[in-house]
Amino acid sequence: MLIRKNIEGNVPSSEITPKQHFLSRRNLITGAAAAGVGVLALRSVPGLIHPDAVHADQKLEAASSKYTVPDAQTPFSKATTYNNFYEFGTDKSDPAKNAHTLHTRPWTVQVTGLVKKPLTLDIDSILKYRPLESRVYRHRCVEAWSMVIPWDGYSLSEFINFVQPLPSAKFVQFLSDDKSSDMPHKPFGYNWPYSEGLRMDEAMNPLCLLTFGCYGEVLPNQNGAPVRVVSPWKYGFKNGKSIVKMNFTDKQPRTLWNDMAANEYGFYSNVNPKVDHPRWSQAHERRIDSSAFPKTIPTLMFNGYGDQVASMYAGMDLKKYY
Ligand SMILES: Nc1nc2c(c(=O)[nH]1)N[C@H]1C(S)=C(S)[C@@H](COP(=O)(O)O)O[C@H]1N2
Ligand SMILES: [Mo]
Repeated sequence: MLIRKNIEGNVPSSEITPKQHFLSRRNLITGAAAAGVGVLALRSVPGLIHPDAVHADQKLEAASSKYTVPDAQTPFSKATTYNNFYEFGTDKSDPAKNAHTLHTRPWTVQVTGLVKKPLTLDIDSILKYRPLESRVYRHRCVEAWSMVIPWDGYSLSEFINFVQPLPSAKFVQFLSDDKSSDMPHKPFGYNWPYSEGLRMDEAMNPLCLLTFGCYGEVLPNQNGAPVRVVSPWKYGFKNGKSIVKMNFTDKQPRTLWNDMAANEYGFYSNVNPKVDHPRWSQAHERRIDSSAFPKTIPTLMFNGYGDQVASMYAGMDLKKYY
């Protein structure tokens, strides 16, 4: 019998209840070949691909989610060719052309700082820790364009509960991969690695998605493979791609865009039509959908997610904490 252990070292219920299988048949077959392999933490074995590794173009099984918005979706072809991922070039078309050089297996995520379980975990064990949901989220870039994307993942809070932050942890910092060998087009003049962060209550908000896929497939490299964060009530740049480290801290962490231009990019970066960027209005957005001529629509407070998130900012001056 196949016994595969999850990141807690237990046999996951997916091994017992067939309907809880949440990866494609192809992967389960690959997994079967790896019978008995524990996946608690990758003891770094250079060059070894995890036997359960999930690869690009592979389907992910994900249940539908109550957090899905009804807006018309951006086509896959646009969401994967119009990207911000500066490590692969600053033009919107660069990541789709250049990100194929990113090696997404083997891949580990290091958990450090104020946490009970400072572990280095293999990406496939993180991916399999919880069943995935498909959540169609609005995605609002600070540059005043937006998309509607079905992301596949589970709430970041589930992962954070697993690693158990200490009471002193007030923020979590996300660091993106920075390997120059995988990123020959990485421009100079930026304070790499890409860093973003959330206050602990924001990170624990169920809307905040630890994301492994989109459109029911493993994330394309240009969209942040193999794992990224998506916090849909914030501007897109808060959503660090290709994460290799989560660091729990008692102080607000540095972020790349705050380092570059603190007066333009604050730490909170909640979508707010009433607080303009110093160089342009945030009141409207160009919605990138299936039409050849994207419509301009009003931007909603908290990107339309106010019911779920506004209470976290009660009493805060959102002009000051932009
Ligand atoms: N590591 C890293 N993460 C990043 C970026 C980046 O340049 N590097 N760009 C951000 C910005 S500005 C946006 S709008 C989103 C874009 O995500 P998408 O290409 O999947 O739409 O990723 C964010 N995460
Ligand atoms: Mo963005």
